[in-house]
Amino acid sequence: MAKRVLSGIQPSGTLTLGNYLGAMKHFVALQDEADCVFCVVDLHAITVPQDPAELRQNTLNLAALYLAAGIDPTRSTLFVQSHVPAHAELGWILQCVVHYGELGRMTQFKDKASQRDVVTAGLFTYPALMAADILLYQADLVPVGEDQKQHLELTRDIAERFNQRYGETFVIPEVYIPEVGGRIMSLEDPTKKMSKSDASQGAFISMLDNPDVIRKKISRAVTDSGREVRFDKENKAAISNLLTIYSLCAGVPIAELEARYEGQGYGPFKKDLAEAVVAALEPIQVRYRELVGSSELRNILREGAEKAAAKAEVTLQKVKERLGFLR
Ligand code: ATP
Ligand code: LTN
Repeated sequence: MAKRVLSGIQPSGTLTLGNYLGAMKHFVALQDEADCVFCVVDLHAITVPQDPAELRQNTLNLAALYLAAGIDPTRSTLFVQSHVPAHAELGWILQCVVHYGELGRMTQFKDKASQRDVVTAGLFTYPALMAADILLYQADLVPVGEDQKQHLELTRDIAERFNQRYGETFVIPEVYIPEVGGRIMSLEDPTKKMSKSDASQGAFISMLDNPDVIRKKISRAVTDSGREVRFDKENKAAISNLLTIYSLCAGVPIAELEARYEGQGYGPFKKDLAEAVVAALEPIQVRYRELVGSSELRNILREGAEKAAAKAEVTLQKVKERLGFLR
């Protein structure tokens, strides 16, 4: 039987090139070999304050981007998390399986909590809901960027604990992190990950930035001392990040790029890099603009939610039975 793949992205802003190269691009490729389920995780987005009108728009935008990037709704299931109530239900149940101490060790929680005055309980229990997203569909494989590795390990621990306590119920999922591009770094500070919630616009390239904005951001991206275009994460973190982006956008191995720009300095390299990024994003942007306000998009999401709910319900019923809930 084909492997089951599940992943989710938060509608918390416009996706960056990091989200694309670290996650979405792989979702598209995995459709050829697996039974894929992809989700717009709006319940996760509200763990920090969201403006309602913006959340609604970001949800549609993200669904349109999934499709524009190549998610094929005839082969994969694409839906909005809050349209399938089983996520919230299993999320609660798994909050009663995960330990307080385990949640407190999550680095994403510690990072995000340290950046705000008010921390919701939902931000703390976030990983239990993420585990529910994955375990409801009995996913074998979860493609994510490197920052999600710890959440995946916790998901596995939660599933194993439940299986041990109540009998075999959940498939134990494997994490899938791309070897190259699992952690695209900020254009302004190559020690920080590229993040859509960065306060500085120049730190990230949005998937919807127009070509001139992309060119400007890349021309202003920080570089390292020296003038050699060489991959060396320790001594040339900024150039290594730009080489990774170039390689993934153009489909050219890093070694070939190093040879191509030997002795030329950073100028020509950055110029061509900008064109490679523009060429990778432009077709997605064209398709996105066609889709975003269309009734086709709403229909796809409605059908996606129906398909997802049917799959999720099978697992949820089994879980309730195992827990001893009265039927
Ligand atoms: P934020 O940066 O706003 O906290 P996020 O982009 O990390 O949010 P999501 O939108 O849910 O959060 O991430 C979607 C996917 O993109 C996840 O699989 C995540 O691991 C991946 N991802 C996020 N940032 C990067 C990055 N800089 N490089 C590679 N993958 C990334
Ligand atoms: N926690 C992830 C988003 C996310 C997810 C998921 C990823 C929510 N549910 C299920 C993979 C599978 C993030 O912050 N990037």
